[in-house]
Amino acid sequence: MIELAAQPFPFKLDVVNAALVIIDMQRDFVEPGGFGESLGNDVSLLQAVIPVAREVLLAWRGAGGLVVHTRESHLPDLSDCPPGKRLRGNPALRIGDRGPMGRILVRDEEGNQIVPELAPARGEMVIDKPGKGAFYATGLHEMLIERGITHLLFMGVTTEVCVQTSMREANDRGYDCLLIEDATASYFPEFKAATLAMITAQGAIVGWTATADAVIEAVSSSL
Ligand code: C5J
Repeated sequence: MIELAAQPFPFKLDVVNAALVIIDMQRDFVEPGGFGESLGNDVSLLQAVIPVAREVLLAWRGAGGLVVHTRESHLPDLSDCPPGKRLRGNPALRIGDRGPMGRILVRDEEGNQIVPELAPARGEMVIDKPGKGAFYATGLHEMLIERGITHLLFMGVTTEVCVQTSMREANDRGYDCLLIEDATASYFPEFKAATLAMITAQGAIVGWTATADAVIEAVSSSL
């Protein structure tokens, strides 16, 4: 059992019963020419957390922990994309349209690949999810139960959309969840700050938050 310095109080976990869940660090959100930029966002805010996320990933791999990568993606015929999700707003490119990195948010396209710095290693789980949450229509919960996982550490993008949705889904399924503050990012820094505050409020109503350094230190000292 390791104890990690966290908000609103220390987070205890066993690496063998925990997974690092890396949400949607895919080129579509993080690189110019993808979905994020087509919505008018500044992707450099998301790129900024890649080095810290990589340090956490390497430390977690070093401790032998389970790693789960997610990608927000749809089938090529878009049969798993609700029409409203595709049609709302006024983006330069809609889901399924062809952009500089292939079809936007479509499985197996270039833009749907995880950035090279955080690319999945052999044996790590990769979950393609049609929704914002990692538990909707993916079978992730059953896969985690099968592996005896009870604690989840989250990082990735975007904090208030896919990360927070996944964390809330996990919390409702009984997992103890922690969000790594400086390894998650939003196109809207104020939304990120609000999300961190919401999660930890009311005695960790959704979960805990901690810095990457605190996670790395705790995990490394467990070796
Ligand atoms: C969004 C995500 N923002 N991964 N997806 O549409 O947060």
